[in-house]
Amino acid sequence: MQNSATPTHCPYCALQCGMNLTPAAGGTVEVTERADFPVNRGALCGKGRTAAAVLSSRLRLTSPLVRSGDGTLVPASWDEALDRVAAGLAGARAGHGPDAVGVFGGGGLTNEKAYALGKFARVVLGTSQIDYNGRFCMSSAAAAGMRAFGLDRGLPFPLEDVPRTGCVILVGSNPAETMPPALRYFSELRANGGTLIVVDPRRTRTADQADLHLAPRPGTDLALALGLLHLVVAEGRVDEEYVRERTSGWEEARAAAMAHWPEYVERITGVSVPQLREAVRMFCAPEAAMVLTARGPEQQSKGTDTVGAWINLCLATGRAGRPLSGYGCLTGQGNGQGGREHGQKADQLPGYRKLTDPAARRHVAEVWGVDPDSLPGPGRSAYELLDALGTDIRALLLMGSNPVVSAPRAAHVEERIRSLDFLAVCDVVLSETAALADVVLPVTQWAEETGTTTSLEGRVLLRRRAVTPPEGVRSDLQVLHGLAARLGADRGLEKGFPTDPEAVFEELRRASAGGLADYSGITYRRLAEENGVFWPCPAPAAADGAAPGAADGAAHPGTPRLFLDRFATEDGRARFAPVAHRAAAEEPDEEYPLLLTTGRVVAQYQSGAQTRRVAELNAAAPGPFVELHPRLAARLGAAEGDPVAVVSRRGRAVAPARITAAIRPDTVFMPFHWPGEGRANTLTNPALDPTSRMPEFKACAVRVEAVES
Ligand SMILES: Nc1nc2c(c(=O)[nH]1)N[C@H]1C(S)=C(S)[C@@H](COP(=O)(O)OP(=O)(O)OC[C@H]3O[C@@H](n4cnc5c(=O)[nH]c(N)nc54)[C@H](O)[C@@H]3O)O[C@H]1N2
Ligand SMILES: Nc1nc2c(c(=O)[nH]1)N[C@H]1C(S)=C(S)[C@@H](COP(=O)(O)OP(=O)(O)OC[C@H]3O[C@@H](n4cnc5c(=O)[nH]c(N)nc54)[C@H](O)[C@@H]3O)O[C@H]1N2
Ligand code: SF4
Ligand SMILES: [Mo]
Repeated sequence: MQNSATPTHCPYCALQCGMNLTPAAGGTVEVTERADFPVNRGALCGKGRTAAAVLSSRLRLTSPLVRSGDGTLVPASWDEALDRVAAGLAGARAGHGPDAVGVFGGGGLTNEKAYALGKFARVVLGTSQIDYNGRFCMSSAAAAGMRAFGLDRGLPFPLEDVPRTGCVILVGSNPAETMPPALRYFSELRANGGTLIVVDPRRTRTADQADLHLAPRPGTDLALALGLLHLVVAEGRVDEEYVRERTSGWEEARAAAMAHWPEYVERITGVSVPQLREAVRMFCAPEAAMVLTARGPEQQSKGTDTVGAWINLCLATGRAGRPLSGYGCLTGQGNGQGGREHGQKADQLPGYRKLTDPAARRHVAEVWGVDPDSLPGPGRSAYELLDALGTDIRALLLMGSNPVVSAPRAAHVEERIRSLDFLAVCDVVLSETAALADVVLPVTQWAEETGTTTSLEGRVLLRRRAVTPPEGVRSDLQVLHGLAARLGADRGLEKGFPTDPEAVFEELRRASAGGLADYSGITYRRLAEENGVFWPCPAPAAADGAAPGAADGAAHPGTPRLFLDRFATEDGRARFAPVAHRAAAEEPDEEYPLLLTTGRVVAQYQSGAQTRRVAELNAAAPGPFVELHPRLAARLGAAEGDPVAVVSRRGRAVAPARITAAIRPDTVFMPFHWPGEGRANTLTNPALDPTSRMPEFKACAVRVEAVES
């Protein structure tokens, strides 16, 4: 296996592009085109093309590190390191109770890892304090989708449907930078005569390709969607029959929309009434249409209601649960979707079950061989968990995130992390957060281990091991096994933490059986043969006592398209959300007269822990910048490349000015991929959405100052 090409998937974003990996001369690994995976058909962005560089042992950790007496991190044996972690976690628990131990996971972890981490927290540590970075990602869309449809899966249809619909509204999504191979679906849509509307405060490279670009003030998408719905009603474009037969709650939602007059919406959003009318015309004219959201409208303190308002627009016009129509969320991380289904979220058990549901607790406890009453309840959300470090939470196990760079109000979060009694980090590189740990455990990564991810389409995929890991590293599953052996040997717990990913997946199948995200009919063999399977995919009804899938019944084909017959709510109807516009948690004032929004550039990934180590990517995107409008730059006397300071109530960041008329004059933009002086998250506001607990990464009040260079 190790010398020929192995078909697998990219380690980074939720598109999960297919690629082939071939070991090459000098211990390097070559990434080559894999044409048999339909989603990207061979195309890769620069991050995917260069992903194998991070496999090099020169760039990464190959020995556990422990904090020595003089405060530095020094190499240690695995036994010593695992003993230290077990002692650190057990010490906090002994001194302050099980909830004094926190666990923080990531949406980049495979399904197997996410599942094992959630089980480890609840069964071995007995803590309720587990959450993960997906809370920062698409949790608002998840909450809104759940509320409206009774089930949340990123896209309820495969991407291949996009070119065949009539119109797509892409809200706060910039695939030209964040998922370049997906752009082709939108260009094909236009080539087929369909139209593309992009809603983004910046004229991005994605917006450049749109038939219509709406550029609202950051944080006003809720008003915008309500204004469009107002016009839909006023122009008699409601699909009354669909609303009657397939939805509930229309009267309230309608009344709320009617209070949002186009002129009022224009004042809030800055999008003109003629543009609003044009958008409604484009969206309503064809047979079928879609609304797709990403982080723009979701990362707001009202993200759940905002997505709800966009879903309302789909429902009122009969554009959900019908062929080539619907609402979808473009999830972000490689396993952003699966990572939220299998139990690392504070309120969830595997299979998208609720931790507060007694039947769900019974089912999962039985699979885990524990008493349902021993399972803790829901814990804190990601930011609230980070905010409680050093006070209620004394020790933290972190796997798959770099919050020193990526969490909102990052200087405060960093200070909280430093105040912990004990921090253990599992990572492939010495991230900014790992550098603060008491123990760092070096782990294998994507190409070195087998595992499954669930893409933005809800397609479960098999990533195969293609290369041998360097000496000295272990897998996350081995880490959890080693810790379970140390912390729960008296209870025989290590047996519940197999190190073979397929064994973990087999257990995950049983734990998810009967849940919303039912994987019980999926096997590694099917994933390999079928190039992925869309959940839900229940096992054929098994004879009593037989393993799922073991019975002879016909295999379930998986579910590429959801909701065509009914929605997943109790009565089968989609629910309108009764929502009204409200302001961002922080609006500009005299002292902080501008809005800051944040996001991504194509050549860097997330906190940059991986991509900042790749020379080619660094050359393309060497550091942070502040995007600002020429009028604002002129007022500051700043020229292109001059350092400017952005100041918010949380702190101050300095980065070179990038002057462009593509941004609104009342808004500045910073990418968040870098630590240090230019760290965007020094500035961001941790105001949380009341339902999803998503922080407001996309809007906070700032002022910009010239800096002596
Ligand atoms: N290159 C690269 N690709 C990535 C990632 C990465 O870090 N780098 N990360 C992956 C992950 S985890 C994610 S979540 C996805 C994110 O993918 P996207 O959501 O596409 O990325 P962002 O840049 O965060 O935000 C998208 C757009 O929202 C706009 N925006 C800002 N404020 C608002 C607002 O108030 N309303 C609206 N409508 N738009 C607004 C921004 O200008 C930006 O162009 O990307 C994935 N792909
Ligand atoms: N201002 C601002 N901040 C944001 C956002 C924004 O738009 N604006 N977006 C938010 C979003 S959507 C997201 S998803 C977060 C992401 O931000 P982070 O959670 O910081 O994500 P990454 O940088 O991907 O961190 C993953 C870490 O895990 C390591 N890693 C990779 N694979 C593995 C593995 O298999 N096992 C282990 N143990 N470690 C691994 C990587 O090396 C890296 O250090 O940032 C959020 N922060
Ligand atoms: S678009 Fe996403 S999955 Fe595809 S190559 Fe780039 S980072 Fe990897
Ligand atoms: Mo994300």
